[in-house]
Amino acid sequence: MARHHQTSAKTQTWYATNNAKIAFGIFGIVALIAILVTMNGIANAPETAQPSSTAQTPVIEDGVQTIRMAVQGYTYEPAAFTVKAGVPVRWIVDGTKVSGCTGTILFPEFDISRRLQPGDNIIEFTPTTPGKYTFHCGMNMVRGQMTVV
Ligand SMILES: [Cu+2]
Repeated sequence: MARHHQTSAKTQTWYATNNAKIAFGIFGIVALIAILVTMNGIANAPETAQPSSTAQTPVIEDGVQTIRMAVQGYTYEPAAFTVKAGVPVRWIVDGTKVSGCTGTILFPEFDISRRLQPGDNIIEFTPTTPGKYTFHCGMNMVRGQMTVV
């Protein structure tokens, strides 16, 4: 009986020790995961993205001001431009990623209605009157702004 009791005590000690080891092991794994998740979060933190609403101002070259825009599904990137009055605008629109009604772009004040093709679509017009003008998709739900100065 005494022998059995001794064995039992030893067994209990063994369990206690190993439970402690397991507990520390689990704590270590949890801590490691927490560190990895935190590091991943830091690595994947979004860069200070330039807001697409920031107006893009073109460089005037050979008497033409060229602006570039891409249709990304249901957004225009960028969605705002500032152009100079009296200078022809060459508006290059990448229509590769159009989605549904963004496949058509309308710019009523300049009498523009264009069905966009994949790749670059060149739209040309000359703004004459300073102001803010809105271009939009075929259903007038996705919009962008052209500021003429
Ligand atoms: Cu639309």
